[in-house]
Amino acid sequence: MDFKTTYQQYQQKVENAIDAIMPAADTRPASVHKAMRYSLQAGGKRIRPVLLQAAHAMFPSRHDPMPACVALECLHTYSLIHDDLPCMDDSDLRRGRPTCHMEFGEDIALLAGDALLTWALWLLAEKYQHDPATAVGLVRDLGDASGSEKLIGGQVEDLQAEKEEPNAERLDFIHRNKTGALITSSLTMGIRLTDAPAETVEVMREIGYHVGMAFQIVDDILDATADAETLGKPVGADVENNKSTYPALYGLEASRAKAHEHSEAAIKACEGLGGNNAFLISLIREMEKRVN
Ligand code: GRG
Repeated sequence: MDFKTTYQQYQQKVENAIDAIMPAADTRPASVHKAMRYSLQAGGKRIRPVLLQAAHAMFPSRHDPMPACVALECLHTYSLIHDDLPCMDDSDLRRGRPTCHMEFGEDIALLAGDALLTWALWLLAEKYQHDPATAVGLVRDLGDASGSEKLIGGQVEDLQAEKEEPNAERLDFIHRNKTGALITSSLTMGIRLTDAPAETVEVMREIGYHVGMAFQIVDDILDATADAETLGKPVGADVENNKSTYPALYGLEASRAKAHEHSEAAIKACEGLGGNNAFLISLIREMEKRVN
């Protein structure tokens, strides 16, 4: 089967699982459940649960990966809802639609984000309780990625970076933690749901680091290119407004080269792992070439 068809199948499984697992929009209190579904079912790429499924497909498994996929998207969606709030990025649009707070108000958006975060951790404990060691590993991975040293920590340093001079060390900290940590956990969670030896999780962490860095550098490049097209400015000219990006610090070509280096390092580590790694390797290559 070709790459695109497999990706779409994995995506569709996530859409179906979200629909089946999440509280219905009319479950009391309907306002918050509507808001949770509004943001969850808004046409994201589902890259994290696709990465989870790619890792899960590498080795034999006794576990259904879908609850873990839904938990990942809940966590990711919570971070986007909160990131869009007036006290953070103050964004009106996300994925071409009004943001959660524009549609439901700031109070419900804040609570919908909180509910998605706690739901994600509950879901893992609930759905994998028949295998406590696996459940604990999954909760640890997701909790670790989203805590104050990683996702939140990256966001805090990103807020600080806006007020200070560009700094390569801080930029890497932001990318590794704000974006990379959840991508890394997507891969380690996929592996925890297989029968692969425990040390495979550590190799996946290494792969996740490189995939996460490449993903965020490409994201920076796409943003810089879109801004330059929209504003008629040279790429990277927005250093004053947006310092914590690769193009602003290194320029476009060097940023592309760095994204490529990270992708290649991830692929090399994947090849070393063996197993059914063809889809994950293709996915890493396609992520580097993505246009949205
Ligand atoms: C406010 C708790 C809190 C955290 C904020 C993750 C985060 C930290 C903010 C989200 C904003 C952002 C630009 C994060 C960088 C990671 C990133 C590129 C997110 C977008 O992920 P995609 O491209 O989005 O996977 P889709 O729409 O496809 O789901």
